[in-house]
Amino acid sequence: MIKIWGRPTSICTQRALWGLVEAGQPFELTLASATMGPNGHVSKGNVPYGIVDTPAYRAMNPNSTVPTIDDDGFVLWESIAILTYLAGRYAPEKLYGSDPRKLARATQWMLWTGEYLLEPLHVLVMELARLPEAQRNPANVEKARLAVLKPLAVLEEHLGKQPFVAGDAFTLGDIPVACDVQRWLHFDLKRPPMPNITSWQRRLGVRDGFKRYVAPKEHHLAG
Ligand SMILES: N[C@@H](CCC(=O)N[C@@H](CS)C(=O)NCC(=O)O)C(=O)O
Repeated sequence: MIKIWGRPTSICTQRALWGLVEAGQPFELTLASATMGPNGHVSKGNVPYGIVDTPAYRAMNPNSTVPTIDDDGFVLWESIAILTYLAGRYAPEKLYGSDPRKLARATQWMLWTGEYLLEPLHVLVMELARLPEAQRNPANVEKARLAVLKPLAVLEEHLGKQPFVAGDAFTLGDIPVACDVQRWLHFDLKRPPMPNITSWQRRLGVRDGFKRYVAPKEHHLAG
């Protein structure tokens, strides 16, 4: 059985968990983190899940970050690499039509979301959910909100031309982008309507991996 270390409140872990569901593989999740625990973020005095700072974990992942997987001795970190591995090993037809160009297009969008959306979303989750009130700064929220809207306009236009990020069918490329967009939609922030993104998110909403790991509000707004 595939082992995975991570926490459901981490977008990078959500990517891997959704990928495991799409790959149809049984897996065992071990909760691990240096920053979040069952009661919330360490900045509020909460105890983290831990594990990531142990020598055994660092031997698997020297960055002490999550997620990490172990598939029968094959250890891998970096969530995009994990998704690409799971798709190629277990579901190439389903997740990119066994087509190198589709895989490249999906990869383009997986890297895009990491480049443009992840950092401002991290600022937003820290400012709106995780930090103690006294450490928050509304100016950071507004800056991050504007930083998210710009790339989202690119995605909105793109999804007006095709139903999924890499074309006519769902691919692994939709996974990281949708995890980011879902977090954004959970924040109570001013945003213009983006109907193409809304329809795409609704299309993804029927998928088990999305329902279990990405949709729940507590996986995004846990403080
Ligand atoms: N680029 C890496 C980022 C890994 C990373 O920074 N993960 C975060 C969670 S999204 C983490 O480990 N945070 C600290 C912790 O929970 O201990 C990936 O995509 O896997």
